[in-house]
Amino acid sequence: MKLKGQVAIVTGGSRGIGRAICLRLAKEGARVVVNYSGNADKGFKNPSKNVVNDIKKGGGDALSFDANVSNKKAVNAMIDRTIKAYGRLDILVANAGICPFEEFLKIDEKLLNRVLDVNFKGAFFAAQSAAQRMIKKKTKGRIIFISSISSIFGGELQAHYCPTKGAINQLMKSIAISLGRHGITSNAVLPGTVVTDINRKELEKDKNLYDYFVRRTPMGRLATPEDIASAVAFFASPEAAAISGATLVVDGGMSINLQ
Ligand code: RM4
Repeated sequence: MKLKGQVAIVTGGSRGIGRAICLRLAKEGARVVVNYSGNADKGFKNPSKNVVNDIKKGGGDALSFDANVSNKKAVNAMIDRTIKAYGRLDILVANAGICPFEEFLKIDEKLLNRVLDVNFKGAFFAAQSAAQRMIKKKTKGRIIFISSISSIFGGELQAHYCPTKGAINQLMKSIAISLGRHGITSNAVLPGTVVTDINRKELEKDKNLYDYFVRRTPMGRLATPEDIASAVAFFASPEAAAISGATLVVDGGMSINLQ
């Protein structure tokens, strides 16, 4: 319960890594705003409501908010709703991201813009709006980005996606500088391959790829959404008060196991 009395927003919080982050921050006592995109959740059975219900069933407090993070007005409306409901904002987790795997030569402008908008502009707008509100309320808050090992390593079918994760690392470091004077920290968690809706189809289609990732991971298993949530809970905790500008890889050792 290290986050009792605090309020967190998690973008893309209805499924996968975002859902695990919402549940974990709630378990630590935070009240959680579960951001989701109605469009992105089409075909799923109200996952954001399920996250809110799970948090409430565990004795926590949460609400869900439908906002496309690449729309700055929608992000501002979400922050306004958060302040109206809970009176403060302490933690922003910029998690929302998409990765429609595609060959470099087949990525058209529409697809490229969609990935840039959600993964980078969405993180930028969420961090900027959250920071503005934290400063206004003199809250020494936490901004935590979900980047990826893809910010360091390329991906043959991710020429649109990997650059956005690299950009997130640089955004994180830059705002760690500009927000330090306000007592706000900025850090990034870099998951390895974690099986969620973002990649489940691809990994099921190619069992060899899944087996390759597991074989390459010294711990013999892939990181889970809960493993990523643990790293986020650390960056949000009092123990991380003097950590800002940091990147933390959570991949069971997969990315360093080359030889
Ligand atoms: C991650 C990493 C994983 C991929 C996801 C979509 O950054 O590249 O391998 O499955 O993105």
